Amino acid sequence: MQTKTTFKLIGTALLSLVLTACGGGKGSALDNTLNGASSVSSTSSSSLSSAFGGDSSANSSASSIDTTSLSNIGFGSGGTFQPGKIGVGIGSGTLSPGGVTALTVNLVSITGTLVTQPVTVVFNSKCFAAQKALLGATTVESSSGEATTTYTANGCVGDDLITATVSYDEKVLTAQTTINVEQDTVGSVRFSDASPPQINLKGTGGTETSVVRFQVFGSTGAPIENIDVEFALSTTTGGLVLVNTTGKTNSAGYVSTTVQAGTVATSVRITAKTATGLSTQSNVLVVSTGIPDQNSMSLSLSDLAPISWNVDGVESVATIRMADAFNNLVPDGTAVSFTTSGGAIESSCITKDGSCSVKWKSQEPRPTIPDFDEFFVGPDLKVHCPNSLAECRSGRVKILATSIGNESFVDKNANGLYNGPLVDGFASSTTSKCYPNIPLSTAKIGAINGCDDLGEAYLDKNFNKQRDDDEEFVDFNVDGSFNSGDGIYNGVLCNNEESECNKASVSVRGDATLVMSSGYVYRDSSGLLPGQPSTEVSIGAGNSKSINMFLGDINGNGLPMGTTITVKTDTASNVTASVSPSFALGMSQEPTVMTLFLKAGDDVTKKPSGSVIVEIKAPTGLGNVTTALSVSVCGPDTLEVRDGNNQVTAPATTSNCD
Ligand SMILES: [Ca+2]
Ligand SMILES: [Ca+2]
Ligand SMILES: [Ca+2]
Ligand SMILES: [Ca+2]
Repeated sequence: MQTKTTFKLIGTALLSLVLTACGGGKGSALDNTLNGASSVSSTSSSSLSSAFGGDSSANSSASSIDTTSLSNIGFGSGGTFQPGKIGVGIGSGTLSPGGVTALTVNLVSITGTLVTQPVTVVFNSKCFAAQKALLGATTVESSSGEATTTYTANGCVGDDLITATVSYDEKVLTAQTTINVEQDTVGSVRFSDASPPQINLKGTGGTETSVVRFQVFGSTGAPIENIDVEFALSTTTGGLVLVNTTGKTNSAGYVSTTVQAGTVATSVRITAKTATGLSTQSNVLVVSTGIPDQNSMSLSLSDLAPISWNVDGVESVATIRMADAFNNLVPDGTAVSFTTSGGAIESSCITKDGSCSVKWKSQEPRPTIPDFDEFFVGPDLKVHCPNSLAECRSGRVKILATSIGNESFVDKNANGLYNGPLVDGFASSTTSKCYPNIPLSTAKIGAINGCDDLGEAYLDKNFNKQRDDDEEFVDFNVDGSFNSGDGIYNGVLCNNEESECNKASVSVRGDATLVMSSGYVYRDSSGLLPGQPSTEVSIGAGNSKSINMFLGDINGNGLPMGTTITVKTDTASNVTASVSPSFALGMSQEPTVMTLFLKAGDDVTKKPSGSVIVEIKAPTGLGNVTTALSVSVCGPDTLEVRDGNNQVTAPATTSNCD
């Protein structure tokens, strides 16, 4: 670079000399900067300093001029030096969108000589600052008298003022140029976002408008400004409208329109179209109530039976899922409250994508049933409750989730509105089918047995599906007392508030049962499992017996997941045994029935004897606990009988093992 520039400079000097010789030279800055340098032609050195240096014997007066220190910046050098000007590779032409050109700044001494001292040149431009142009480098170090970088148009349109700055010796030297960039043509239109992506039906409260944004890009892929865009809706059902049907892209290429909800639930797309005919559609925008309705409430637990009767701090995650009357997910940010009859639970969560979760943790209170109401196991090996109680086992927890929402109905005439019980399905009986905290809706089981009318939500601690005096409730109307359903549909889809419905909200709710299970096995007052024989089991030679026993935890709930049952016969003779279930127990809130299979050997002279041991190994949360059961076996006397000439033996009919 240095060498090339040197030759150029020498060439210029020669030309100047020729002109002077012909008498064509006029007084100029060039004459001044090259003052007395007539000996240049005789110097062929590549060194600039020696070419114009004070050592030249042909011109002793040059020794007083500083030809090596930076004096000015611009474009060119010597006779063609243009002070304050940045050289542009494409000259004065217009740069195409996305086009690239070189920018050159020369650093010269007072004599127009390129200087070799290290100098930093800083480039900048309006469009670069607005991120609509790219510079190859903004800071260029030069020690050759020249600094170059590249300029790329990237969304910039029209004139862009470019500057180059050098700070030197307490002076600031600048050079500039203007590049004109051609307007790009529209290359693509893209959907950007809809905020929010779901809006509420007109007149139902909440957010009833959404801003839908598109972005327009040029052929180079950079966003383009000032492009006219037209908008259209895919449907105008229910009075859905666009606030503005046209728009102009901003400096980042964005253009937006606002959609206003109608009165009918629908999904809609917005089309954006440019004057050149390019168009695209938005993602689906949902117009719905956005309000949770009762029959969409789903509450689930990550662990239905955490091993926590004896241990604090065991967690189960409760997740509520909600949707509105059209079964569209509720908007993000819908609040849900939680409470529990046992342990502790986080008080609330805010939905994202239609659901949210809280943690339940084991601790006191642990629901405990008084002795006189405790369960018993019947001959059927099932749990029974005294006094007609619906539930009578300790360790059973009710978790309740509530939100503000609407009752459900069946939209029989499909107009998206509730038109009264003669047209649409809404069951509001005051009979027992409406008692449950979460009645089965008519949408699920039909109007005959369903119930859609909701009383205030309550924590059904005793699991009897009725609100009892000692059960907490959500006093939605804040009147200090528990209220049953009002007999009519309450929700924003009420068509005519004059009759048979109103737009009031209600508590929508979901509940779930959690069992705080224990690894300790339930045994009756004699220390036996219900069904376990208290006396010896008599088995005739070659015969089998199966014995069913109740298998539950200390509260009559299911034993923990992972509980295993094994059978041992080392302390018994002439008998084989197996047990079912033979695999580890799965997660269950309910007890099960265990079966012990016994088979005596075929040899009638060898009677079964001793004890078969069943071992139940269950986790407690603090290690495993093993419960061992012993079942004694014996063989009955056999009878010798004659059948013709043959002597045969047969088991005794008595169970007496002597
Ligand atoms: Ca209807
Ligand atoms: Ca009601
Ligand atoms: Ca109750
Ligand atoms: Ca109340």
